[in-house]
Amino acid sequence: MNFQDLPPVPSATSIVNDALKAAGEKAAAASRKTRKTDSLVRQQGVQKEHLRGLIAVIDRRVDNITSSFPSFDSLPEFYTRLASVTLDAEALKKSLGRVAGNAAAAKRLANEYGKRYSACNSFPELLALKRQALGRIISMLKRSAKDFEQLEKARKVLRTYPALQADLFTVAIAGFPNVGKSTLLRKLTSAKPEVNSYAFTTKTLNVGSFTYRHNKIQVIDTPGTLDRLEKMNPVERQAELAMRYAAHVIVYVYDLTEEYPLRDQELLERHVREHGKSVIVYASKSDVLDGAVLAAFRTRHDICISSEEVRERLCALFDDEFLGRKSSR
Ligand SMILES: Nc1nc2c(ncn2[C@@H]2O[C@H](COP(=O)(O)OP(=O)(O)O)[C@@H](O)[C@H]2O)c(=O)[nH]1
Ligand SMILES: [Mg+2]
Repeated sequence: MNFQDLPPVPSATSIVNDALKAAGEKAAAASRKTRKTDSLVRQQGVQKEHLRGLIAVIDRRVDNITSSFPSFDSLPEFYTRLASVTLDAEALKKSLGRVAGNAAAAKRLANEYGKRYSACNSFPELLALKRQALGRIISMLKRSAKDFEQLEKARKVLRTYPALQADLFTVAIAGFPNVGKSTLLRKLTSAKPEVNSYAFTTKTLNVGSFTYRHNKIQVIDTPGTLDRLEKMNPVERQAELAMRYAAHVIVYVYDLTEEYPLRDQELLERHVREHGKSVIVYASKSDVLDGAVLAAFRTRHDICISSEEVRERLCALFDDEFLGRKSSR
């Protein structure tokens, strides 16, 4: 799923302005083309083109919105959970419904007035009908002005959702900031997340993937946190939900170079394990790590110290857990 390319939702006013502009152009073109001698018939035709031009823009713009927004009922669980803490999905559904409903009503009005244009008997009558038609169609569209605004707000939230593919074996990398999570993602996958030498809160979840026996394995790099769900910042919340609802396996990264107290890192590991997923423990920075520290840690933890080891374990878990068969390795 990728919400990052959702097109902006225009305001009702800008749709109306564009529609009026297009309608004017269409009417002018019709006016140039027509050769009818009876000038009322000619004007009726021109005004019907005007209506057609108007409604075509409204129709296209609204359709563009309703077809690009996700259907909140059929999203993978990770996204429905994320939506439930970041958006009011019920209100959005109603907004989408109203926007579509009012556009359909505007279209019906245009059809109705098209017929009335044809049936009218004089220029003043045609002019009055045109005023009436435009007034009613525009106010019909503007009835959902607030809905367009709400949808645009929602789009800006949706745009921050990570692009996760559903149905892939998914790995979440967890651990304190600055322990080497993004570096591990770079080593495992072709993703190029930012790597910083200082503790840095990632603004998005980085997602990458690697291929194992023609299967794509998806890896998510998360910022770690000990906060409860309500207190987390948006990206931490996404990370927590990704671990809970998208990940099959969690790689927990320890930094034993004294960046953080070991006790705190162990506490976070315990929290991560509460998700009930398989956990692979990786000790980063083994290249600069004191051998004795590593040896002491190894007596208590079953760890990987290279990205290759992590990858091997992930592939074994893929075979065991995802394919439901014992690894042949
Ligand atoms: N020597 C060494 N440095 C590492 C290793 N992994 C990460 N780093 C460094 O640790 C810092 C934080 O790494 P980063 O991957 O951004 O950590 P994140 O905040 O957990 O994503 C960066 O300066 C990295 O270059 C490693 O295996 N060895
Ligand atoms: Mg990072």
